Amino acid sequence: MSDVVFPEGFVWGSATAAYQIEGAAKEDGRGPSIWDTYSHTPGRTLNGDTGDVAADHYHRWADDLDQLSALGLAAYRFSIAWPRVQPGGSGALNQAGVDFYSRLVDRLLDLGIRPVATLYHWDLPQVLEDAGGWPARDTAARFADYATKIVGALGDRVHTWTTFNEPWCSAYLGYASGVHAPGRTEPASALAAVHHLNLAHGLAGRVIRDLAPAAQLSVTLNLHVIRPASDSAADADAARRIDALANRAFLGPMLDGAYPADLLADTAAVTDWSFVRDGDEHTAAVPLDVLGVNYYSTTLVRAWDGVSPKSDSDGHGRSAHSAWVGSESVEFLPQPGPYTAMGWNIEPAGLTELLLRLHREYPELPLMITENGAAFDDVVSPDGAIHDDRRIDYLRRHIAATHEAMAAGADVRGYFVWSLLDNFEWAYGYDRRFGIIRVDYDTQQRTWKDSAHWYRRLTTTNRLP
Ligand code: PNW
Repeated sequence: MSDVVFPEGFVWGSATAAYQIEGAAKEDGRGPSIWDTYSHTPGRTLNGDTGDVAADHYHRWADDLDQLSALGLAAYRFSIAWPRVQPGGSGALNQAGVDFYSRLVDRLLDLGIRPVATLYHWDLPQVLEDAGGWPARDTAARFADYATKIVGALGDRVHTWTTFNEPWCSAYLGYASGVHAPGRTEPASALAAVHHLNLAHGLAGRVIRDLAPAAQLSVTLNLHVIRPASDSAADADAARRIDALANRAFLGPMLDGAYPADLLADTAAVTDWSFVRDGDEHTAAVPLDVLGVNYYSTTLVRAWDGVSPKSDSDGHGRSAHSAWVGSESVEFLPQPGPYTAMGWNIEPAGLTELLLRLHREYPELPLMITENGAAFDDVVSPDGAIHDDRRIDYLRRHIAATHEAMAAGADVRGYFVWSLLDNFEWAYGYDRRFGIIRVDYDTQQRTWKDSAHWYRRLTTTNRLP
């Protein structure tokens, strides 16, 4: 590989999410979220794991921020736990919760690290789920109120705001397949959730624009790279359907101000979309400064003949209920390896393809890779080292793929590795490790994996080792 050098000012960072690392689930006035309820429901997570303690970041935050500094990072992407700062889902903020993030932000700034704050990484206050959750329109108004208050509290120091992390997961895994909290399996509700997440993004984004006109506004999407199994018209149509549900259901309203007509037609038997009111799509299309892209893998589809046994390798966990609302006619095929410990195929070319698609369709919109990384079964050597060569290889190839897209014109401003620390990997609990820093869950000791040393060489030289 010839020298891969990144431009001066390219932002190297790492990412985490509140429920996955903080623990301290009942401290300082934090209220329950849908993930507390879900993880405490028997059978929902692997080994019954919960985020009660997680990586104990709530108590170890200062040391963890020192790790960012030692890694040479310019930015840190974290999420704010809504149930910590507004446990009731409405009303005044819980000052103790706000203080935690305020200290975190101050320390980041002292260290010269840019805080990139996500307002919602899946931890809806349980009281709001009890009132209907994301399928209920009022949740969008609650989110805008929470955004107003927390941006009011931190907006003097946080200059990059992300409304949502992967609303795709919140809507479809939370309300259709049920493999994420709150675990409902109601296809029509999932589409109502899609809409209210889009609406909430627009309402909150407009508030942020007003309160912090100089701030960078973004959203992070897990856009799918969908490949048809053949060049038949039927397989192309299967890919189009999944692209509508996965990608254009969010890109449409958020960036173009309208749902794609084919999405509405494809799902007409599930819902009439009457929850979309006049003006909502315009509201959703708040101008963005940057689009966050999370990328892990690709998706392979074909038209199902309706007769042969149907495989369902969509990589989103096993459920009797599909995440793909209204797409019974589509079959998800197993992909050629190699795979990560999530069972996701490793395909760096998909990242180049995705970045170039976005560049083509939204040429004015800067991009930021807000998550990319891999879970592997790490082995701790007798001397304590963790030689995670496969993770290094995964990162190297995806970062090279990013560079390739940039060379072809894509305006990519930064890259955040998922994740800083091993953490609570949602339905897979602590069994899947994505960190470049290992967490020993018995002692909470942090140990740099080889990938952390490797990443530091990259962040300090701008050159791919
Ligand atoms: C993302 N899927 O989650 C999240 O933003 C992170 O919190 C998470 O830890 C990371 O990726 C690794 O999983 C996803 O089923 C979870 O396709 C599930 C899926 C995709 C992304």
